[in-house]
Amino acid sequence: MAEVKTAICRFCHSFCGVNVTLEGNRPVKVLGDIKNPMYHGYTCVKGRQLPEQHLHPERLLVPQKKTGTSHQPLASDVALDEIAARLSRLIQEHGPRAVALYTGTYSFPYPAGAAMARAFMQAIGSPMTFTSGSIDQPGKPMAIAFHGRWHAGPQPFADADTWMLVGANPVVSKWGGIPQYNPGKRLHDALQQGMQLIVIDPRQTEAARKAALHLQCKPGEDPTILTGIIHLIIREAWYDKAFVDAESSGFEALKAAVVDFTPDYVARRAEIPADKLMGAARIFATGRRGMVTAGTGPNMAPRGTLTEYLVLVINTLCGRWLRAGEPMPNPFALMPTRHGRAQTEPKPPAFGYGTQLRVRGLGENAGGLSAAALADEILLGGEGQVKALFSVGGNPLVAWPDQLKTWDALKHLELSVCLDIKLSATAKMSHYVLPPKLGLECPAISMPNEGVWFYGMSTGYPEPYAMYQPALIEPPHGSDLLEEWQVFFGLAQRMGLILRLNSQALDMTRDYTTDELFEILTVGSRIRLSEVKQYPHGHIFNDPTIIVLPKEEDCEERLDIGNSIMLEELHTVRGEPLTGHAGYSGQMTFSHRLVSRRLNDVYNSSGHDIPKLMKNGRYNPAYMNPKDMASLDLHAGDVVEIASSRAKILGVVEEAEDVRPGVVSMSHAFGDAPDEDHKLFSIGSNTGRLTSVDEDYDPRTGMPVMSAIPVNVRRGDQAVAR
Ligand SMILES: Nc1nc2c(c(=O)[nH]1)N[C@H]1C(S)=C(S)[C@@H](COP(=O)(O)OP(=O)(O)OC[C@H]3O[C@@H](n4cnc5c(=O)[nH]c(N)nc54)[C@H](O)[C@@H]3O)O[C@H]1N2
Ligand SMILES: Nc1nc2c(c(=O)[nH]1)N[C@H]1C(S)=C(S)[C@@H](COP(=O)(O)OP(=O)(O)OC[C@H]3O[C@@H](n4cnc5c(=O)[nH]c(N)nc54)[C@H](O)[C@@H]3O)O[C@H]1N2
Ligand code: SF4
Ligand SMILES: [Mo]
Repeated sequence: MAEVKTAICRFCHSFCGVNVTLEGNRPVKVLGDIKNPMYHGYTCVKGRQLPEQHLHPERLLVPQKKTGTSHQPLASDVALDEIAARLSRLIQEHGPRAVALYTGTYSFPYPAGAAMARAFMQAIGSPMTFTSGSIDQPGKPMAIAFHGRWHAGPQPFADADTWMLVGANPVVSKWGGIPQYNPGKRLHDALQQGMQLIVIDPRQTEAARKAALHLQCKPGEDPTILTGIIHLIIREAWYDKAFVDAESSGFEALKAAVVDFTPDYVARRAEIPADKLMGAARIFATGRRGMVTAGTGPNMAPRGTLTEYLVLVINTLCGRWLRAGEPMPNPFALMPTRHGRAQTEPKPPAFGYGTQLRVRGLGENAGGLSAAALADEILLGGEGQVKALFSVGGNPLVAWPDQLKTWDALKHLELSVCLDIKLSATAKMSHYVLPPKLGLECPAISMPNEGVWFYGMSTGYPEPYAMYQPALIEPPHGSDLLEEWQVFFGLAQRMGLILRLNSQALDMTRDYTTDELFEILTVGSRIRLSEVKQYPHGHIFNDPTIIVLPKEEDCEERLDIGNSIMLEELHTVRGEPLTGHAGYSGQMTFSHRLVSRRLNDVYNSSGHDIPKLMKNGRYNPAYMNPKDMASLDLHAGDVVEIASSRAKILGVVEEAEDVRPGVVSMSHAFGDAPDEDHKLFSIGSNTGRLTSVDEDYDPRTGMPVMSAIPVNVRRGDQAVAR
């Protein structure tokens, strides 16, 4: 007998509310839940494959231990015994810093797992905790630290009459700018209401096709373009003078710093017509409400922090922050009530504090410790060398920058433990692989999408939405799966450690349920978890009495639009030569820039093994403009060689009118270890290999250039097996 239950899709961070049809313990179908008030029935092709994901024949159902070149199954309690013993020995010999934790993409949907892993690191006394956020958009929290955060937050998308997306494609990625909860519908509704969208992107993205104006720029030139826009906003006096005078500092310094970024200069450097730049500045600044938001593209291109800073400056110049008396769009639900104030928060330190790394002068910064430095921390001998790595819901071998270095580093680990549902590229190299329960097999809460608020100025849910999902099915018969949190709790028990979750010491002598941990994680929430549980379709817990409060009388904090570090970097940008590859080191000349992108049907390295998601082939095409292809005598499906100053990869070229000439658009997290390159057509190629962690990187966040990578492209050897 089939029954239908509501669930939170955890294939991606968007957390759509879905209906799952179950036949006994077997999921057979997933569709959007029309009754869900946040997603309105939306699902994407990935979410609809949850049954295939759960029942995948290659899904790991039992922990694995590496012996020689292959993995053998072993019981979870034996695996934990062995790992705990090896960890204890390592810590005794080398100190706790020898143990590092990396939480990747799939730690987001399992908040108890990430929290328990961090608690474990704290309990052993290791500061070496890294997240994929540090190789994503660390410039966002950095820019907030330099500029300051407006406590009440940004103007919401829903009532904006203009919006500017810089290198983001939320219609596909469901991430940032347009609220990522059925973003296609939200964009459609906004355009119907007359929103003027501006897109700055070297590719004519799904969003750009609907934009009032698309600046199809040369990649990597966003600091110049955004400064050009600031130049025009100031020159034409389009800024909100009252707000700037009252709430910001540094206007005169900013004005002086942008004076040379004339439309003509921007046109020559970023290769966009001056009248289009003027149009973008005018539409945005003379609009009434709406924000500029940037995505991974410019954050991975050179000077991501500066780009994010300039984004904030434009928003401040135009006074696009919520004012006293306006409704608080999302005062939170599963987190403590957020009473926003119309004032600037005290600025956190940006860098130069806390844990220091041993390489490149990097250390703790607002964007966290840099995962781009972890391979070096493993390879560099001496005191403090990292010898053990936990990877939770991540895939370092294909996702970290500088793949050749990562490959080397992973081989050097004395203990590597990977929490993954499959034998991923990284899992294959790990001493232990611990498979967790999947989304339908364990409870879920929507809270992580509220927590997004604290990452840059992403707002997470646009309204106080919350949802809970219980475990809906039992894991497959004969499996031995632990939830991510159970791994770290179990290790701590064996090592005699006491873990603290949300400041609360756990009783290590007993078992917990995931629900109990959710209670601990949501202590003090505006809406109690027990109440959220009453709404199987999710619910928006509105409270119109919660409005933006006025500024406190003694508040002297201002938004800093003339930050000296940022303006100095801008000065450096202006001094760079116009041609060639400004912002990059090295003397080589290159013909193209390779930019990052997301593919609709897969999620980073996930989904590559699900047939319905790989209809277009199991590789990541190298999308190029037909004009470029013609000049290189390339045809769709040809093998191309793409060479950066760091390495060469092979790719499979695909014709794409939407990609600007001079650009190769290609997604990351494909491929495998370099000795598997011959499988190009069935695994794709790794763009991370083209990047270098110690050539061109942000000196504070360690973020290497991962988009707008200078490359040369030529016809490759067509003999690769298909
Ligand atoms: N060149 C280049 N490099 C990039 C980027 C780029 O644009 N260009 N993007 C960067 C960005 S933004 C990010 S976020 C990182 C991503 O970096 P990672 O998070 O390290 O990489 P993913 O491929 O997302 O790895 C997710 C892993 O989780 C596993 N998994 C799936 N479901 C579950 C589950 O339920 N539980 C657990 N425990 N595991 C599960 C998957 O099988 C997969 O192996 O890559 C970065 N690297
Ligand atoms: N379907 C799907 N969804 C995903 C993912 C996925 O793999 N698949 N990955 C998830 C992850 S980890 C993240 S972090 C988010 C990211 O979400 P987004 O930031 O929206 O990522 P993208 O869709 O890659 O959009 C980046 C855009 O930047 C453009 N770009 C590249 N370089 C430059 C540049 O130098 N300047 C400018 N102006 N633009 C540039 C690209 O052409 C691309 O259109 O998406 C998440 N969602
Ligand atoms: S966008 Fe797709 S994969 Fe992401 S949560 Fe929604 S249905 Fe699942
Ligand atoms: Mo990401």
